[in-house]
Amino acid sequence: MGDCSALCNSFSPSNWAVNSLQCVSLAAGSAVDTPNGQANAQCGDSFTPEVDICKVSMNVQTSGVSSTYMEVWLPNGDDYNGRTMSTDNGGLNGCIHYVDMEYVSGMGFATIGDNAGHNGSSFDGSWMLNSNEKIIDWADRARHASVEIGKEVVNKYYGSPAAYSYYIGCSSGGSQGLHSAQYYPSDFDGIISGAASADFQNLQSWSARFIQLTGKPGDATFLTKDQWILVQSQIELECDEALDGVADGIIEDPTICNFNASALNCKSNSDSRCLSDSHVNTVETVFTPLSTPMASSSTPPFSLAPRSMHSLLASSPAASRASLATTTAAVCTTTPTSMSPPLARPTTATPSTSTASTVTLPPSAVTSAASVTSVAR
Ligand SMILES: [Ca+2]
Repeated sequence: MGDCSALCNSFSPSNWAVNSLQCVSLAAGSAVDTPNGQANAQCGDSFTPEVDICKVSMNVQTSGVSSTYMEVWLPNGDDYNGRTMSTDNGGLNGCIHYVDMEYVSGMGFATIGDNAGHNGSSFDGSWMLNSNEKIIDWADRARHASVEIGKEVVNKYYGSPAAYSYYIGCSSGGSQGLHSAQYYPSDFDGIISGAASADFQNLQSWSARFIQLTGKPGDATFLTKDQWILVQSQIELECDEALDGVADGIIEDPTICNFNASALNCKSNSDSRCLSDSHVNTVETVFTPLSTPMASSSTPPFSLAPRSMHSLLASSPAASRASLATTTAAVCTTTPTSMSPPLARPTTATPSTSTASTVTLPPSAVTSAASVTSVAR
């Protein structure tokens, strides 16, 4: 194990230009302020390492016009398990995931985190506008930089490379994990990619569509939370044990569940939460795919009977966005159904000398992303 205070005196990454390099020893249980840029972006004001660590931080130049902030937490002595774990970002944010940094380093991992190339909160997409290099950083490049540098920091500090390197991310972090697998397959030996928000722009269209279908509280189309719970119960009645033989609240194969919402119509159902014709139509349309004349493919429908469905669909528009974020983050089991083809980009990164945007997203992609107001965590 190395000397934390001396680490910065002799460390220089092989492939990246860095500045503001700092190495600080932190004791387990001590509350430490986050950098101003992170705190001001609502990334949290402080963190508390669970074990003694050497915290290494720096800014990394990722292109001629962009950079990322990163940290590496190095558990001391016997706490180190010989492996690295990289952490994610959520929604559109540019936050080091300090909660996961605490958790993962507490398990002994040399833990790596970065701000994805910007400081920002989950629902602020303004940084995307006319900033293609920042978008690339957010998608995967900042992660790649922090992983390459983090591995070198580990090698320098402990005197040998990590045995394995892993990644854990959810929602936007899940998507970042998929990007890492596509663009930088040597970065990780294993990736936990939960509830990945792949096909990001269509995901926003998909989630925004629900308010159009359900309407607002008081609308004829709007079902209350209790009514959605009734819908969920009916779906489970028809498709849980009846189809897979086990009454556990899990429908093994939703694709063979032919749920008929009209079974809950007040014309034939006496439950106090029964549905009107309009309600039945809402339920049926919620479970249809989203497609538009302009789309080359459609977005698959809402899966039948996720336990959190009623929380999402019975919320007010503002609460719905927050609920969707919570729902997506909490489920963390969504399998991506489609992936956009990779963007063309340079095969080798020369961040210290790159001076211009090398990847051009369609203008519609930039403006659309910048106007996002409803995002996954
Ligand atoms: Ca079952």
